[in-house]
Amino acid sequence: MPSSLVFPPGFRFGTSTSAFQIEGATDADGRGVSIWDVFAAEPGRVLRGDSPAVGIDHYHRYAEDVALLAQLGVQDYRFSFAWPRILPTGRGTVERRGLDFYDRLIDALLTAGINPVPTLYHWDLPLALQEAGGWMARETAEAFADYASLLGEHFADRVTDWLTLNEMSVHTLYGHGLSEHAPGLGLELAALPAAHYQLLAHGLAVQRLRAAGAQRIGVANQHFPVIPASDDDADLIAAHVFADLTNWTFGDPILRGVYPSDEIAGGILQLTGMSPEQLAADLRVISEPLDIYGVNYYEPTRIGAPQADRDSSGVLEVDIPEGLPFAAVPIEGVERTDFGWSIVPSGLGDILRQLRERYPELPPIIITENGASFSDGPGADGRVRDQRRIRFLDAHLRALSDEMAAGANVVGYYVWSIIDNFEWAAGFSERFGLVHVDLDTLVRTPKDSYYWYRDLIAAQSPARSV
Ligand code: IFM
Repeated sequence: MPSSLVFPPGFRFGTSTSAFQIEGATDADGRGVSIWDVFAAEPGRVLRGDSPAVGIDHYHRYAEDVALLAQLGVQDYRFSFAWPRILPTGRGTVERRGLDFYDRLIDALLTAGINPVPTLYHWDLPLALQEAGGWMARETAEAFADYASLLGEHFADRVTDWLTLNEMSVHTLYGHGLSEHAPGLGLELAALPAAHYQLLAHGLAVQRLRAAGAQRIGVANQHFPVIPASDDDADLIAAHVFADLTNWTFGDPILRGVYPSDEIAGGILQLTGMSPEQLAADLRVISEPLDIYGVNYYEPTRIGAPQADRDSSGVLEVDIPEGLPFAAVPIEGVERTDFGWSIVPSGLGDILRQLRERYPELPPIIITENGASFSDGPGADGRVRDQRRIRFLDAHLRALSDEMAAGANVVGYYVWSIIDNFEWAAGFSERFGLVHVDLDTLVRTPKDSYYWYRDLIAAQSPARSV
């Protein structure tokens, strides 16, 4: 099914990954321990006990993976630096061999004509920093600023585009509020300081990267429409609170220099013990102007007030503990990915519109992640017929194109992911890649969606810059 979609000249197509999900080699070349190494090794944390220690071994097979990207024809490749590979204890002694790996990767990308777009942090905090308080402590934001300076000074001669942190909202909710991800703190609403200190880390990193000569800087935030379960006041309020805590607690400080409600700002003051003056000073740092705003979109979320009778009607999709002021309710009548996520391409247009209406100063957007888990593997002839992924990508790119025609300033789109990888608590059971990986042999096989995306990119205007 060839696509007839055409994007404006200069539009950038790419794919995304993150270090912990693809690199493996967790004890190679002096790499320090991260919170995810420890978490994944605890029984019951990761489905089937899947281990990321070897993973898909991108650390040793990066040249093959760069060749796959080159044949795909992407302009951009988004990946992340592993903080513990470069600074094994999060600060202090630099592991030269960690920098060397990213030198090799970046040089291979540039040689292949691919623009490297690194993210500084994608959830793999050095364990030593966690033991000193992790994202619940201000010092972690300060350590992150020094890490950003180190990276900027080392790579800004070759890397022009930078993203600071990935999905602070998900890291806060699943890793700190709940315990489904590392570090598994389960603090519920008392996790709010982790949001603030990640945001502060973002702002400090923007300053440090600029000082080191970085040209274009952004962040990758997950955003999604929040659909109230009904028109009842209780459901409307619950949906509003949930949207504030997930979307706007991470968008507003960066793009407007404020928290979305007095309750959230008050909670942060109370839980951190900061003065209002300190909070105001932090917000000035957090709202440093950006060149790019990264949006990761997967699905909308339907939210209502917690009610006992909801369980009998449809089972909660997210394991939100009792006591929190909202509950997730299934979206009815939509197709789902193999992960059970609702497929709602129009949600991408909806969230882009909400962002545009909320933030008059919104920088150009890149869709830094969009994709789907479908488990199709090679057939008897070796070919991976993942038609459902092709339909998913086609529908989302159409929704994106329509929204751009309606005024959204979007300059790029990255598929999550180029290759099957470690899907956190779901281990390797969920496959998001355009390229299939045999987990026994680590053989890579491009799926039909890879060839579809390659042809879509090739059909665009040749005037696009690389
Ligand atoms: O795999 C994750 C990624 O690490 C962050 N964004 C969502 C992806 C799919 O769950």
